[in-house]
Amino acid sequence: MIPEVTELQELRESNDIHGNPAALQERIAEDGYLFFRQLQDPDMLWELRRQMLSTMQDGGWIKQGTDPVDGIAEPGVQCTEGDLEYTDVYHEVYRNQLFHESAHRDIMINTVSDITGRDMTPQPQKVARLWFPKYTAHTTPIHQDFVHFQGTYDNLTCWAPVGDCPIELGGLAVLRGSHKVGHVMDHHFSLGAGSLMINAQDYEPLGLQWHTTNYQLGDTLIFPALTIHMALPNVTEDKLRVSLDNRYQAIDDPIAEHMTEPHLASFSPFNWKETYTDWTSTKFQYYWKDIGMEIIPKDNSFSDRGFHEACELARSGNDEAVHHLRRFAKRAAGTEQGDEAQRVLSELT
Ligand SMILES: O=C(O)CCC(=O)C(=O)O
Ligand SMILES: [Fe+2]
Repeated sequence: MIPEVTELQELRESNDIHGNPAALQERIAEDGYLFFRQLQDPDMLWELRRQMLSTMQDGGWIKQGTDPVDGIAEPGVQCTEGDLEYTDVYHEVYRNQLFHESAHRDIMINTVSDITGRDMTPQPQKVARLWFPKYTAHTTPIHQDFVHFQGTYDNLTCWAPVGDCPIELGGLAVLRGSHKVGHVMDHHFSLGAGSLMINAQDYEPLGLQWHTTNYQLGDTLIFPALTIHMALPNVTEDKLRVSLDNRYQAIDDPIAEHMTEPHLASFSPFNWKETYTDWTSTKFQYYWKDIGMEIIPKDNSFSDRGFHEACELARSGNDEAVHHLRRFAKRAAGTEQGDEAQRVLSELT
């Protein structure tokens, strides 16, 4: 399913047209992404890396006795989004003030505003990905972001590694020009992060190329909600991949309700008050309430479809679907779908 590395092309750099809105708009309309080397301040990101990985070391994910910035995973520990033990540590990391503030830097707001020609804001829900080595069955599969983040097709995802991210550490790859499909493609059950993927038979006929790079600290990839993308597997021996993927939207566009809550709050209860406990400034707390964006309900049809596919596949003995339902039943016990997952699992034994 993951394309061979030899099929991966180098991302096109757009540093030469940074600050030129017309050129940026023309290029993103053509390529479906923009990539900038060193867009974000590497010193700030290095400090963020130190803080995030120190929290992960306290949580038992980073090998004791090593320097947290080296990102060396504790042997034998592996978990991902959807596992309760993942959110236990993830939400500790989520309380980091610099992690949230970094999305509000002028360089980011100005860049995304130039790209869209509109006044933009980061969405309240900031996202970090903390990826264990050799946990490749759970890698983020091929998808379009709209199924997860919704709102409008014009929303921009900004993906940036917090530390250098060579190909083997599992950075992001985009399918160049894929936004031109102009609609949300069918998404199906996947064991990978987000649990939804586009099947090869649907995107391969587009005849498009995958683009990625050996990312360095500060490098930033920006793309709209219909661009097809995936993460590459983290095949390193022992290194955790740490990255940010924050979303930006026009202040006069609607926002889907779940994007006004902390990430993975639907998996394990977690709120803004808990997020802000140790902050030294209120400047970026609840900032979106002053903007007053229209809040629209989340469309659950994408995730519902994936869930029902997982149930069907589990019944026919598919191991990945069984794994998914076990994880799901544990975190969603007492909900309608949690009970359904449990029922399917008990039919199997
Ligand atoms: O970092 C990942 O594994 C997934 C990121 C992603 O899909 C995104 O930024 O939209
Ligand atoms: Fe994505």
